[in-house]
Amino acid sequence: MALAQSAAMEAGYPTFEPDACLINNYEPGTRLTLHQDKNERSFDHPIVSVSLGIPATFLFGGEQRSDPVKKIQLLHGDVVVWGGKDRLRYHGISQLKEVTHPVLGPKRINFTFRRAE
Ligand SMILES: O=C(O)CCC(=O)C(=O)O
Repeated sequence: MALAQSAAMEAGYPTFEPDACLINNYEPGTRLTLHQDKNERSFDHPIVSVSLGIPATFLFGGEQRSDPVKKIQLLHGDVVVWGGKDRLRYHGISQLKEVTHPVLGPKRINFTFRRAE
């Protein structure tokens, strides 16, 4: 919670108070297809995403699923924040490679902190 709030503050969202955290558990070979985060009551709050374990390629697209995507390498400990006009951009994770992390093993865990209510 403290990490999420301090990352949000650094990214320009000083009043972010998450009330939910979605935990994504990946193994090599799995992926997360392009999607928008739309289950929250309001889109005024950012998403704060914390990556642990094996590396992943984050796909950050536009407001249409067919828009071009930027590919961003995420390593253990990386934090991504998106909000404001970028809040509804499509995003996802490419298929994870068959690698092992020294602490977590062949696994990636991602926490996304949100304001759901
Ligand atoms: O695993 C990630 O880095 C992204 C997670 C995500 O896009 C989501 O939970 O909506």
